[in-house]
Amino acid sequence: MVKFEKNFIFGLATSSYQIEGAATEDGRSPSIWDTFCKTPGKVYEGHTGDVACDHYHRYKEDVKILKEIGVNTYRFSISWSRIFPEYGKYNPKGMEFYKKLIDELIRNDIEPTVTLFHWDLPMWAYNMGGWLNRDSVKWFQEYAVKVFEELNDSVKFWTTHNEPFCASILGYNLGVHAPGHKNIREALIAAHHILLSHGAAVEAFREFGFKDSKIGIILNLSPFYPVSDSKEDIEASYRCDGLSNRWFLDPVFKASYPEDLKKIFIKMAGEFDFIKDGDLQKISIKNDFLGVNYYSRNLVKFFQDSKLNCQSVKGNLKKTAMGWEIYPEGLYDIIVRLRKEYTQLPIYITENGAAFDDVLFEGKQIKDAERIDYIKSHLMKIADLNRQGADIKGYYLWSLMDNFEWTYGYSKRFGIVYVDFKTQERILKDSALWYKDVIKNRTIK
Ligand code: IFM
Repeated sequence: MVKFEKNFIFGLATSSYQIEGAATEDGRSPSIWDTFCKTPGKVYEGHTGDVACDHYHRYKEDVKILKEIGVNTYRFSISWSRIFPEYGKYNPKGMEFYKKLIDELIRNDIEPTVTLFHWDLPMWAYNMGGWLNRDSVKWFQEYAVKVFEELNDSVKFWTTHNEPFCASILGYNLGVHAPGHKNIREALIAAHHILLSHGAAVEAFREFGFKDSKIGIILNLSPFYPVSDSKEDIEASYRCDGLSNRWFLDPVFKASYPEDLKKIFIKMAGEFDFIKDGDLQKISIKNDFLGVNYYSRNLVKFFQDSKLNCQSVKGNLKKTAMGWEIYPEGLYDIIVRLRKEYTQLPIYITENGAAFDDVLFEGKQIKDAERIDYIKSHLMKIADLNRQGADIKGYYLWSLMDNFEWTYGYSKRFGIVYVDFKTQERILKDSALWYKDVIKNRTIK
């Protein structure tokens, strides 16, 4: 039996574009994801977030479900283009939705955790150069300040960016996420401006003078392991780790980019003239906590014909429906490394969860034992880590409900609540009932 401390918080997480729907309602303007979804061939079967889980209209029902599961906190993100449909034009109607949602959460004793950016960059911002334009830092800061002013003390937990790796590297280098560019220089510029906008938002947060609210950034971190003990594989693994992990951790915690990778990138992408004096000081501004999203590990080998001379290898562990290996030890390794090399700030696991091919049993039950095993094994690791003094303060399970899984559309189900996308009916999966029990007893049996 594993017990969690009284003050350990249990939560659930979602993001705006993945659940809200109401894409054109109350003045919302399109984001890069609306455009990407409508570009043929980009998203599974042309799925879009136009309706998604219709959470915009069903938020009360969804808060009721959160209450029933018993979570202490709920993490969601704000759609920037809902509250700023044009540059400089504030839309109170869009903000009203978040105010109502927060009121409903607080009425139900659920602490809101707000993420300012979960990838849905407004199209107006993209048309002005998006994250490639250094002014995006100013636009983001202005947006953040308005949200701070409007939501104010009703929110105690704030996060600036969710997974800057995805918004920059997947969106601007690999082209698999919006806006679908394939250019390494652009990706490095986008990553830099995103990180800088994090610093600018935290700076504004400090100036705002919140009394007891906290702010941090969320990084998706995943350990890389070489497939063999050969020097080539070990070095390849370190390089891959450099792009996924160190490229984001080092500026945030050490005010520098990794020198080994900088040398490689300068050859591929030209000079780093987009980094100006003072930028790294701003990026490394002190946060109140770090959010860590963890799903799986990476197994890699040396490979001559790739940019970083490093290639993924398929591992032989059990996998989720995403094809991701189930490896809770990876979470352990990441946290131990963070504590040793990067930070003593409180850590929250801001995402962890799994997609499986759920089957609706007799129209009313989802026996998702594999998901329960996944969550359980990761929570056990967290308990282990805390016993060793890791100071992990909370866990947000991804996700409250099945939703729009980016390029996979609705074909991958991460929720602990099943959504019938034809009728919008919600059904608690066995994992939701299991999580409810864990939260109630603060114990894993
Ligand atoms: O659904 C995503 C989420 O938006 C960001 N982190 C990973 C999840 C699963 O892929």
